[in-house]
Amino acid sequence: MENSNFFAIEKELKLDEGYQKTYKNVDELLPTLLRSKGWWLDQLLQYQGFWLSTYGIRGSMLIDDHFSPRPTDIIVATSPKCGTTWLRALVFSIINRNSFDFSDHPLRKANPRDLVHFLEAHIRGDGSTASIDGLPSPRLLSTHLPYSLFPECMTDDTSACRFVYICRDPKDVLVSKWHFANKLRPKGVPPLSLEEAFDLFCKGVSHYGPFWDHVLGYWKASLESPKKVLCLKYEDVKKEPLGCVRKVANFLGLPFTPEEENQEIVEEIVKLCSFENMSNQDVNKSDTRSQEKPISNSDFFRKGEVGDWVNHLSPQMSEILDQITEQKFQGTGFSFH
Ligand code: PAP
Repeated sequence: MENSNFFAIEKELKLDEGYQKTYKNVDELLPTLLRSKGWWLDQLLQYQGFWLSTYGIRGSMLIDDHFSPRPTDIIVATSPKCGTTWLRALVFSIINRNSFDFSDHPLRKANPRDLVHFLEAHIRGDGSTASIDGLPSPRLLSTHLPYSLFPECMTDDTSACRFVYICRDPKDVLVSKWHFANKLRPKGVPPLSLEEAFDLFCKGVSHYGPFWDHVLGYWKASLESPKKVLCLKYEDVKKEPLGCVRKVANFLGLPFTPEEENQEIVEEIVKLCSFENMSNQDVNKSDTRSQEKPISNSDFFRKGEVGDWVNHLSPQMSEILDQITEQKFQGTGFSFH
């Protein structure tokens, strides 16, 4: 989310010369980029084929120049509203399953965004990558950045860091994003109409969009490097949560042992991370917002269903979106059906 204050604060920080150079490059680049109206009071800028907020662009450039990936890094990647909260919780509980008791689990006391560092946004903390550099291995990080925006040292076959990606039917993504945008629009600003949101989304103008290009970047990478990138669909995780959790664990080289299967650890993880459980935790009912956290925990929980678009989109809107999706994915081997 756009927040010009962060930018101002960061610029006043005494960062070393390397960082100052990156910030200067960001400053010089931003005015040259094509701009579009955003979904709340922000603007989106076209950067390397994607529509990003200024902080997304800054985050990407800081990663390029300063982030040191480790072979053990695990990156949860999503286009917004595709299941970020859910996937963060699932992967966090898979990799930490031996560290916590399920009845007293950190996910019962904290929202997943407080447990999993958001790569491009977290960098803004003190304007450097220090808070991420200092994390113990294996680091679990989260991102909305498209795959093509990561530096080669993270995406080429010689680097061992892994990406777990989740995507979702764009009709549900649009509806989820439209609701979210209206929650974030400041009081006194008229709501974003569904027609306007639809128009922006279809044109590809949404955070980290075009949505379809975001999906295809990770999908193609998962075909080329199946040990590096795993692609999941929200709908499949809803339908077969146990199978999907096992798939993620296998992909991460952390398969469930027969003993863990007997103890029904996979079932525990699925239950812990379910929409019903997570949305009912006090910490996730909180609607407190602040300068540091302009979005409240409860904003990330709405319905958590597959196919809610049917209650919002007209038949014509759904047809147009399906047509775009079919066209974009034609010949790629990817589909939401
Ligand atoms: P983000 O990308 O901005 O971080 P993200 O968590 O992907 O947001 O999106 C929230 C969506 O995931 C909401 O979908 P909806 O609007 O269609 O309801 C939210 O309800 C859903 N969601 C959150 N937690 C879960 C969960 N544990 N299981 C399933 N869906 C969930």
